Amino acid sequence: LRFLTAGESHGWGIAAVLDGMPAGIEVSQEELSVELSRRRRGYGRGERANIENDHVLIASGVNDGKTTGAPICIVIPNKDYENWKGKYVPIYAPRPGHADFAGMVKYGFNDCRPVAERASARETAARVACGYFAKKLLEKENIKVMSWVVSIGGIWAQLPPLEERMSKEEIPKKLFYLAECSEVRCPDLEATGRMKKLIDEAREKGDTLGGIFEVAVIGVPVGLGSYVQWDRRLDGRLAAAVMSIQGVKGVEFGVGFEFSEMMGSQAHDPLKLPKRPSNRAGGIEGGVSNGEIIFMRAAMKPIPTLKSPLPSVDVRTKKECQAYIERSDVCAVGSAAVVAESMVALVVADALLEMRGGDRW
Ligand code: EPS
Repeated sequence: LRFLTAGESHGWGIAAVLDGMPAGIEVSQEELSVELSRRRRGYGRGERANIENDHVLIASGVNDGKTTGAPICIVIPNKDYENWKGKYVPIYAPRPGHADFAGMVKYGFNDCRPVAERASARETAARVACGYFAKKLLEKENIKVMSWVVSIGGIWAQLPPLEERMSKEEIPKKLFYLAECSEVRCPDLEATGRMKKLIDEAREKGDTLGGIFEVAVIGVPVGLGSYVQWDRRLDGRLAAAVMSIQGVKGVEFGVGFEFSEMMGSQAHDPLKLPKRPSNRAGGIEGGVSNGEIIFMRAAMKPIPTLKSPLPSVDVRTKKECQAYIERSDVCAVGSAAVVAESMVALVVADALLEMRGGDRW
């Protein structure tokens, strides 16, 4: 399973080709729209989220509500394109933290606009559309991918202890469904209120916020990925997929960095019957899924477009100035978590197809 995206944030639209989906997977336009709206909404998103309705055109690879095994081409027209058509708004003051500077130098542009257009997280609409198809394949095998936000700007949700956060029974009812009801996708509704307040404060100050989210994959069989070659390790593949999401700066599995402080005897999950008593590894040992829940966490930095900008340098005059200001989001951690679900679903589906093979399902 592989996919490529194309498109610019304010261009005609965003597109993707997803190749390698088996035939016979039922899909629906309505469900696809729901997935797209899960990514679009959220407290802290900017005006752009209200402009777009992310209507997905399925141009190929689906017939009569089922995948055909042919490449799936999806197109999401940008409604905002009408407002940008024929206009060119150059960016001469790169935003610290953004791809602006490095991208402009790399490709030899005179300003950062072409960088900003393609580096934009608008592209993740296409990833979520592709992720929907992967999720439908996984659904056939009773594998589910869920996410929720655990912190925003240093405000932490009071959540069940890690061990329970990795329990098949607790995840849907104590985490995922509650997160789906929260405007910041956080299962702690009290913390949701405090996070929203912090987002309001950041917005007033012209500032932005990042945070941490968790992703769990329930129902994974033993044996996805492999230890036999570095690029077949499932944790490496998942980490790369999640790190590739705009703004993500850190990823960990299971107890992650906490492992470094434990003795081996405290760290590893004993094998016992009828089941293992813990899942500190987060469902992957030696780069292979071990049948437990895959559990990962990722940190997102604050969005680099600040209304109260940081120092920058005008690339024409080489004089110090303030960074470029553009309409943007204040906080998009909840949206990034939905994108991460999609990326994780695509990697797990790919690994499943490798293990099982299959032209049709
Ligand atoms: C984004 C900046 C904002 C976001 C956009 C991603 O767009 P604009 O600059 O047009 O206001 O709203 O996200 C989306 C449009 C989207 O659908 O996610 C950026 O620079 O990454």
